[in-house]
Amino acid sequence: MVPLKQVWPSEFAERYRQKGYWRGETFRRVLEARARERGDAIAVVGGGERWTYADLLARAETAAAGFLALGLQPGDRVVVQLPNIPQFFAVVFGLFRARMIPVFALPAHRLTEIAHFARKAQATAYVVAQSHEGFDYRELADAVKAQVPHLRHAVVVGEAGHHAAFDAFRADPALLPVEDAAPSDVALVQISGGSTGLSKLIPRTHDDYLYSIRASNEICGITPESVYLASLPVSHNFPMSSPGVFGAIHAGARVVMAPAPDPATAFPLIEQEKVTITGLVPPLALLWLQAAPKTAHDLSSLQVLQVGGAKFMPEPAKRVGSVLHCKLQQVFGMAEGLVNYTRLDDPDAVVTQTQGRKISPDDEVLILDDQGNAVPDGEPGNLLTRGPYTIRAYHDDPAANARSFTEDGFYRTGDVVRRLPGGYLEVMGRATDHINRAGEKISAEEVEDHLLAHPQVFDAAVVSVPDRFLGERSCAFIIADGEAPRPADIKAWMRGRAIAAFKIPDQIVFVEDFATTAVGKISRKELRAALRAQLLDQEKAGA
Ligand code: OOB
Repeated sequence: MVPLKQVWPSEFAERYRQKGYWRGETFRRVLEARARERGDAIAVVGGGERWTYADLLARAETAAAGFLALGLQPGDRVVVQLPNIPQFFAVVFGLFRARMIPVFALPAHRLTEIAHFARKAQATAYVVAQSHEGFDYRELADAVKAQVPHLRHAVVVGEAGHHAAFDAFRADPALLPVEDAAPSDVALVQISGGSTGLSKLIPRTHDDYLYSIRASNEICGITPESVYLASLPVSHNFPMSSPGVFGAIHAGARVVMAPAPDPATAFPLIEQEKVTITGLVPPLALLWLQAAPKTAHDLSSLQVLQVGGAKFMPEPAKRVGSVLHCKLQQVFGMAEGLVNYTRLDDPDAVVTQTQGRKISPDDEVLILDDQGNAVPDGEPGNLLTRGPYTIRAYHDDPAANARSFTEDGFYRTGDVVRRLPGGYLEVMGRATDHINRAGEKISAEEVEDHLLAHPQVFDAAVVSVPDRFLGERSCAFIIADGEAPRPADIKAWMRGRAIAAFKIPDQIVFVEDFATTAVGKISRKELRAALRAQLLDQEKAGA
């Protein structure tokens, strides 16, 4: 097995420890401490369940014993694909207790993506819920197992069929490892948005992840009295750790799991559970702003609405305070590490017009031109970063690492930003060709590769197009090989590729050739830029 690790050069690691960022905490110890101190406090609410911290610890220990009883070993990687249900925490803290490593997939991922994560992580098990939003994950589990031989076990929360039933796991203290993980060990694996080709694996250590969580709690005012509503899928880094559900648990606060993020689902939960904080992507924030004035539900407990994952425009940002009667906090982060927040006491202009500033004094932020020279403050440039919770490498991917990290360990975020007074950043756009569709990141290259597998597609280029609601949508330019199929046929065929639905192009345009733009050996990047410009011109002319 390729070892799963994340290592900072020793002089950095020493500094991060010395400054108290890395405190030697582990997830196991965090939960044990909270269960000792606040055993009777409610930790998790959802799906008709209310678990105290004592319940959560007991359920995690049962889960750990169950995974070990299946024959899994400490160090094993386990792909976890669960919707927002309380069992998510029993599974994940169970894996931590058994010293196994969760690899977080989103509910939207399908066979192609899950098989890729499982192979890349050399996973031995896969945890799913029986079904969610009409999709049966047990069938997906069969398909993944058939493709990935080392993935021996599928564990199902709910009706398990012929798979292992999570609900049948039994406590067995004798099975549990005595020794805890080391704080510098990898605790979990996040999935990259993937700007080039397939998603990469992001190993995060106990030390670094827990630092970002603790520091986020402080910035976001999380206390034991806070109630965090998980509106977005909890496997994503934003609702997981910024400060998200793990922040709430670290503080001994309460997590409420929303099965869906729409106002009809979330507003009654806010009223019933007196939710104080939640996080949304911009299109959902727009929906909430639209629905709030008409709702009969009492939303007055809500103190902070975080918005991030994609750019939140200043105009809707200005409306949050007066419509939802709470503070807006902008969050600009990435699963690789660096997270920026506007602060709760920042002036309105900063909160509505910037994407915040870094968490840590030791987050190093560079803004460089394409030649690698620093740009003056206020000028747009490429954002690079390193620091106490930003990874130094993806797992087992030398090519991606050579592209994404400088020799001295800075992560090239691909974002174009400018620095404003006080170190606040404004996100201006990005240098890489991914599409940020309502916060879901889509690699143009990955989608093009799928399209090129179609027998009637000669060539394809996928670009982002500004969209009033989604922020960006995807448009595929296709040169047909012979007679052009209908766009609907291409979409249907793409669905058959077993990929997340958000990757299927929103718009398909057939073109005769790329010649008008693609003279000679133009790069795909330039080609995409030219096609995008052409489309925008046409839209403008048509409007
Ligand atoms: C979050 O994480 P990822 O890994 O899904 O995506 C990271 C990318 C950033 O590099 C940037 O391109 C974009 O998403 N992004 C934003 C943004 N927040 C993220 N672009 C503009 N404005 C923002 N506020 O998306 C993520 C992780 C932790 C916290 C928040 C978001």
